[in-house]
Amino acid sequence: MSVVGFDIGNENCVIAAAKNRGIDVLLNDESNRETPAVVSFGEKQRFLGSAGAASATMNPRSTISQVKRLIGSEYKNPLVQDDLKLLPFETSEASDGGVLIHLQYLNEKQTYKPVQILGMLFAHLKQMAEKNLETPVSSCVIGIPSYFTDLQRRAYLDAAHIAGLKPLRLMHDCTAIALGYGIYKTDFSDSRTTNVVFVDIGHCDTQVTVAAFEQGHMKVLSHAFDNHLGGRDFDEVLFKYFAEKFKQQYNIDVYSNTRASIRLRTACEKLKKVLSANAEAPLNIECLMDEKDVKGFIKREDFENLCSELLERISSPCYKAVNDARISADKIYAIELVGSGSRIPAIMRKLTSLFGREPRRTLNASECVARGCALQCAMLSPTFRVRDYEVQDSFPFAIGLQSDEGKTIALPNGALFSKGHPFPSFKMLSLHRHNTFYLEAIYTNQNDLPLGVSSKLTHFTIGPFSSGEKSKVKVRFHLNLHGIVTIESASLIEDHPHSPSEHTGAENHMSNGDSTPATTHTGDEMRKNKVRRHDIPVCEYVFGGTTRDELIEAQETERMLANQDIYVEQTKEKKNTLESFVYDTREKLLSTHRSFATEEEREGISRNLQETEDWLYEDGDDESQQAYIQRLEDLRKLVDPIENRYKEEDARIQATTTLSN
Ligand code: ATP
Ligand code: K
Ligand code: MG
Repeated sequence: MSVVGFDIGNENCVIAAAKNRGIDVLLNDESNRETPAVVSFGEKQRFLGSAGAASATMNPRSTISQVKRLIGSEYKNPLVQDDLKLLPFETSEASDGGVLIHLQYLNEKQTYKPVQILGMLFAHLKQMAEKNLETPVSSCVIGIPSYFTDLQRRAYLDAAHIAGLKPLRLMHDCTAIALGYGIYKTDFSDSRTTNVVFVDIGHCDTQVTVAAFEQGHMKVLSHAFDNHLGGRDFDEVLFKYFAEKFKQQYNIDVYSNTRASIRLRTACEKLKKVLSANAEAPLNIECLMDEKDVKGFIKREDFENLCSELLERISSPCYKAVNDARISADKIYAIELVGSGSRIPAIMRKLTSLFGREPRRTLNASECVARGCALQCAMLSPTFRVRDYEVQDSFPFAIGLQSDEGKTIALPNGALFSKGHPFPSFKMLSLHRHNTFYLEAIYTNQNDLPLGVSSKLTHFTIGPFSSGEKSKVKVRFHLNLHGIVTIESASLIEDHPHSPSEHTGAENHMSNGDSTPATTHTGDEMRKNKVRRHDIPVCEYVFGGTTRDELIEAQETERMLANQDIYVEQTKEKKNTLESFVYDTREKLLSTHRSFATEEEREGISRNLQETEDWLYEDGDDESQQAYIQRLEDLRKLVDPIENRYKEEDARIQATTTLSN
C-alpha cells in the first residue's frame, strides 16, 4: 500500500510519498516538484495541472484556478466576492448558497461546483502519484489551512472521494510542518520544552502556529492566520501600479480586457520574483492590448513602499499566535519561515524586527507541508513502521451547541469544545429529553472565524425514541481527526424505576431541559447493572454541504469527464499512427521496399497516401477514432503484400547469412 501526502495550495500542489528510506517528493510529467492547481476546459478535453496552467491565457474564461478560495464558501461572503473579481471565469450563487462556476465545454454551457473542480485536481494528482509509484494510490493525508471551517473540511473530503482517494486525515498545514520538523530533530534539550513558531506565507494566506517539542512528542499550542494575505496580494500591488502607469502612458485600460489583465498579472508575479533577487526589475509585454507593446520598470525599494500596508499586516497573526500560546518571547527557541510567498526579502526583515531575531529557513519552504502529510500517512498506515512520535493538535475555534430555536445550550466552560482544545477528542453530553429533539453545532466566537463565515455547522436530529419516566439522553460528540464535529452515538439511559415519587420532578426537569446546564464528561461513568441503554438514531444535516446523492452524481460526472479525456487522447494517438504510417510507407517505397512493388502498385499506393494526407489536413483533421482506424486498415491492405514480400526476402537473406557463417 502506498503512503502519500498532498499539499493542495491555492497556486501549487505538492505530492510526497513515504518510501523505505524516507520521504520523496514526486515529479510531474514536466519533471517539476510543484504542479499548478489549475483545471482548464479545452474544446474537447480537460487540461489538468501544468497543462491547465499552460492554457490559462489561451482560454481564460474556462480555466479554473484558486479553487481553494472558493470551496465551501458562501457566494455572498464579501471576501469571496473580492476574490471572484480577480478571477476571469463566470460564477453565480448555487442553490446551496455556495459558488457555481459557469463555463463553456463540449460546445455547451456547463456548471461545476468548486468541490468538483478540486475533485478533478485530486484525480490528476492521484494519477500522477500512481504513475510515479507504480501502485494504486488511495490512502493519503491532505494538508488544509487551520482556519478551514467544518464545511470546507467536509468539501475537501468530498473532493478526495470524487477522485477515489481515501483520506486518513486532513491535517493542518502547520501541524504537518511541525511534525516533519520535530520527528527528525534530535538536538532538542531533554529536560526542557522547545517552542517553535512556524510562519507559512503562501499564495493567498498566512498561517502562524506555535508548537512545543519534547522528546518523542509534539504539541500544538496555538494557530493563528490571516486568510487574505499571501503572495498574490503582493502581485496585486504591482498590478495596480502598472495598470495605472499604462493608463497614463499608453492610454490603455487593462481592467477592461480579460486577457490583458491575466497577462499583466502573470508578468507582475514574475516581476515580484525577480525583485526578490534583484534591486530593480523591468516589465515588458508585447502587444498587451490595442496592439501596444508596454514597457515598465520598478525598484525593489519602491515596491516595498507600495507594500508597506501588507507587510504591516503580517504582525497581527504572529502576535495572536504567540499570545494564544501563552509563552513569553524569551521562551521561543526559533521562528521557522516557510511557504514560497515568504521569499520576498522585506517579509524576512519585517519578521526579524517583530521577533527581535532572524527567522530560520531550515525546512524546504515549498515541500514541507506535503512531506509532513506523507509522514503522518505513514504513521497512520498499518503497513508502515515509523518511529513512535506523538502529535497533539489544537482546534482553533470554540464549538458550542444550540437548540433548533436558536437557544444556546448551557455547557460547562461555555463550549462543547473550547478554543485550543486538543483533538481528536470525544465529549459526552447528558440531556433530559423525552422525545425527538434537535441540536445545532455552532462556532461560538464569531471574532475568531475568518470574515464572513457562517457560524452554523451541522443540524442534528436525535430520535425518534420514546423515553421512560426517569430517563436521560447521552450524546457522544466527536471532534474527529479531520477537525469535523459529528455525533458518534446517542443513547437513552433508563434508570431502574425505584421511587415513583420522583417521576413528576423528572418530567419538570425534562420540559425545561434547555435552561438546565447540561453536563459533559469524557468518560462513561454509568453503572451498567442499574441502568438500561438504548441506541437512538442520529441524522445529520450539514449547512451548505454536499448530499450523498450529489456526491454519487459528482463521481459519475467525473468518470464521464475522465473517459472523455482518455477518448480524446486515444483519438490523437490513432491520428498520429495514421500520419506516421503515411510518411513511413512513402519513405520505404522510395528506398528499402522499392524493388518489391510493381510500378503500378507503387503508383496506386502513392496516390492513396497522398489522398490520406490531404484528408488528414482537411476533413480528417478532427475525426472519430474509428475513421482513423478504418483509413489505416485500408492503406494496410494495399501495403501489406509488398511488406510481406520484403519480409520474406529479408528472412531469406538472414537465413543464408546464418548458414554461411
Ligand atoms: P496557499 O498556501 O496560500 O494555499 P500555495 O501553497 O500554493 O498557496 P506557495 O506555493 O507556498 O503557495 O507560494 C506561492 C506564492 O509564492 C506565489 O504568490 C508566488 O508568486 C510566490 N513566490 C514564489 N517564488 C517567489 C520568490 N522568489 N519571491 C517572491 N515570491 C515568490
Ligand atoms: K503548496
Ligand atoms: Mg501552501
